[in-house]
Amino acid sequence: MKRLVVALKSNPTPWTDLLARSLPGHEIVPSFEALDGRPADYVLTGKPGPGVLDAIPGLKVVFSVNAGIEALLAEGVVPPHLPIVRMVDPGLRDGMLEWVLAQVLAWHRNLFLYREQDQRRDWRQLTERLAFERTVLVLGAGELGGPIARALAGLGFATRVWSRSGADIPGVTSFAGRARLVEAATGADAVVNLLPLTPDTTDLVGRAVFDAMNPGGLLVNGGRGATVVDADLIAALDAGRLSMAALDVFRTEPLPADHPFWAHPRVHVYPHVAALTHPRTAVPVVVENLLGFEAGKPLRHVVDRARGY
Ligand code: NDP
Ligand code: OXD
Repeated sequence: MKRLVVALKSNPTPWTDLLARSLPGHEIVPSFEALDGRPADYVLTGKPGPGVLDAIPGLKVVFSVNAGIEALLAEGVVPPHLPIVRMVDPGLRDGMLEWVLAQVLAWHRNLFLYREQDQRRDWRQLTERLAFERTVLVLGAGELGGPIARALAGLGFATRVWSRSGADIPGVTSFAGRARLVEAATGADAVVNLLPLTPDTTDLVGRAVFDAMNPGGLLVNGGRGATVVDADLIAALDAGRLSMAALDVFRTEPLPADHPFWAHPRVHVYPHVAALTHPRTAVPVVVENLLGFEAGKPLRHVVDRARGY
């Protein structure tokens, strides 16, 4: 009987119950401890410690519970011969789409400013702009960034995407490669980060990007915290280059209590909730991939370790 270990920091029961129903003929083990030294074929996990996977005999595939897999690529975590399959889940995609659109629309329609006015009983109509008068740049055109760019274009925003290899999305202007990042940001009113964290994307969004944007802009970060240079972001907000930042991800999580983002009036802090992996949408994806693998098909969504995502 094949064995799948589910090792999560949250309660594994919703996962193990669904997996057990979907994978008859497989033993579902609810933690590394419960495996108790026995061999296993697969693990579904987020951040195992170094050496933990090395100690499991027979492992064939590591399924990540997260879309972002930088923790699995850390030294000594996943033995080099094992494929890592990242999470590509319609629930994650839809959750991120909703969260990003909520931020962009709230900023575009001045909802946060009207909320402040309402608390002061201040009846004043602010200048409104039409969607086509705003340019939004999405960094990353993958499983999450692609649908978001499509949706923003569908709402009428002048939409751009920036990625490594370029994207072909109807109605969206595409830029590719590091050399074109500042060009892509030039004249943007909002920048939405949905890049994975790799050596190439660390500290990527900083002063050069903010200076290229139109004044009074928006930064939305749903990707990873270390892609944005915190000090440059605060300087851009203080100088009015940006009028709002909606941040779901941070260099250190939970965000330390003394971090200046907490107190900044133009920073909206979210506790890494933009898109959550729900077992009811994620389990069918894992099961289809795993059964396909057992039937001899190539695994889908395998991480390219050289690229880092
Ligand atoms: P994908 O791998 O599908 O897409 C990644 C995109 O980033 C691709 O378009 C890729 O370009 C681009 N990219 C990667 N490296 C570079 C680079 N050096 N220069 C330019 N473009 C680059 O990832 P997903 O869309 O599924 O997820 C993106 C990230 O979102 C995850 O890695 C994770 O960090 C984050 N995330 C956050 C969540 C949250 O709740 N806050 C939830 C889920 C994910 P190309 O198309 O050329 O390959
Ligand atoms: C993910 C995340 O990468 O939750 O899935 O950030």
